Amino acid sequence: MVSEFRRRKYLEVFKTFDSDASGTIEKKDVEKSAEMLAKQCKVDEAKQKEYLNTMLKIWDGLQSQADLNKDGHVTVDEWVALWDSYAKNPSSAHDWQNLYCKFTFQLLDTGNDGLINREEFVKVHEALGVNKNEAEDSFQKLSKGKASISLADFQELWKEYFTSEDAIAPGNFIFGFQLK
Ligand SMILES: [Ca+2]
Ligand SMILES: [Ca+2]
Repeated sequence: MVSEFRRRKYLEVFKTFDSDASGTIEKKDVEKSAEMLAKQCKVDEAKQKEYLNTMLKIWDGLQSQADLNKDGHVTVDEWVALWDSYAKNPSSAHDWQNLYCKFTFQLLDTGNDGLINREEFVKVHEALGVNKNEAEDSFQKLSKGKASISLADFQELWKEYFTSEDAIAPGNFIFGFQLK
C-alpha cells in the first residue's frame, strides 16, 4: 500500500510531467515540458535540443515500464505503482529514473561545476515558478548547512523524496517547493 504522504509526493511530480493537465502523461506532454523548461530557464538552442532528447529518453523508459496496456498514456495509477515499486527497492532503479535524477541535477547546476549552490538552486526554481522564500528554505534543508550539494548528495536526497515517510526528511524538498 502506498501511504497518503508518498502518494502526494508522487502526484506533485506527476503534475510536472502532465503539462496539459489532462490527468495522464503522453509523449506530447513530455515534448511540451522540455520546451517550457528551455523557455523558463532561457537556454540556447543547443541546450533546448539536449533537453528534448533527454526528456524523450526519459519518456521511452517511463512508457516501457509504466504504460502496461501500451495505449500511449501513463495514468496516475500506473505512475504511483511504478514509484511504489521503486520505493521498495531503490537500488534497482530503472535507467530512466537515474537519468531523470541526473537531468534534474544538471538543470540546477547552471554553472556546470558539479555542485549546486544556493544561488543556482533558488534561481532555477524561481524560473520554474516556485516561490523564492520557499526555494531558499528548501535549499537550507537539503544542503544541511553546507554551501552546495554534490551529485552524490543529490542522488541520496532524491531517493529520500520517493521513499521516505518522514515529513521532515530533507529529501522532501528536492523539487524546491514545500509540501503543503
Ligand atoms: Ca497529459
Ligand atoms: Ca554549480
